[in-house]
Amino acid sequence: MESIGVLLPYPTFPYLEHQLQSRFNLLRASTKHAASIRAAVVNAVDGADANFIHALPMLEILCIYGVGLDKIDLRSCAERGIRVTNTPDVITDETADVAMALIISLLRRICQCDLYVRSGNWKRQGSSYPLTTKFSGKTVGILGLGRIGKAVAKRAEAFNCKICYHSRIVKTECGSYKYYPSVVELASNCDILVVACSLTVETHHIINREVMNALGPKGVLINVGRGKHVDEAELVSALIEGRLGGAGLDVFHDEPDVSQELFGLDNVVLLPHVGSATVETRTAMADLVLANLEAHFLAKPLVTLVL
Ligand code: 8YV
Repeated sequence: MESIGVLLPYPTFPYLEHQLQSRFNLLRASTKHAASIRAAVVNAVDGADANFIHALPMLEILCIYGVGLDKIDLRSCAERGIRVTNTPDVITDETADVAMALIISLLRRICQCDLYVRSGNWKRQGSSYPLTTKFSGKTVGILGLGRIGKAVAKRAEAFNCKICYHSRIVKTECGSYKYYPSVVELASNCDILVVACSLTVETHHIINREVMNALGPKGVLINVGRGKHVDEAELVSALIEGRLGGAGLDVFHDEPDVSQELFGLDNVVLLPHVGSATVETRTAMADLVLANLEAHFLAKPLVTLVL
């Protein structure tokens, strides 16, 4: 398949770059190669808009290195009959693990405790760190009970937590989890609200002032979805005014720019969008991208018989 032009517009995981280089005619700019590009590999966070897609007249398949589709112009792909693939499943556990890490780090003030030791304050003050908040046994509300939401629920159950959720539809296969028909009702009835849904027009700023107030001064928000699920300005106000107890965030409204007011708060944990960022998971995602490309190009008849 060395003759097949594959566009990689942004640098990515070196293993994936190397594999693409060895299996395809890897191109890194579309300007002078547009007519020869039959496939493109894009990062889920950078995406591919209508201009990107229409600049490639021979594009057959768009492989997303990630799971989120919010940055992909799916309408343009559908109009052109371009196949779109992503990397679900292999990313699920990692992202759910990060949600759990955010919950425990936030409630047990892990970052602050670490600093308390490193700074010498424990030795100087001789006193133990102030008491924090228990996680086990709390009620975890999940917004979006898809692959990642279900993986978070499974982990939280291992901590003896009660699970409730809001999703577009009732998940009959999760009968033991309580369903709430609105996000506000979910927030009103849980201690920890985890955002794990897809970003769509309907879920943009779904975590708004009303939801934050419903979660309340003892409630905490965990976001492993997309930053634009949350009205970040309202989040800052709710945290500063004490209307919301805390937030654990792996994603932000305008990454990598983060609301500076969050930096001074000790009731937040901030991560640089590392949900899938381990060697094992990024390698598995890369292998899935490669498998998607090979399935597309090898599944097609190598010779089209003209009768
Ligand atoms: C990507 C992401 O996994 O998969 C997604 O939708 O949010 C990202 O974490 C990462 O950027 C690799 O493309």
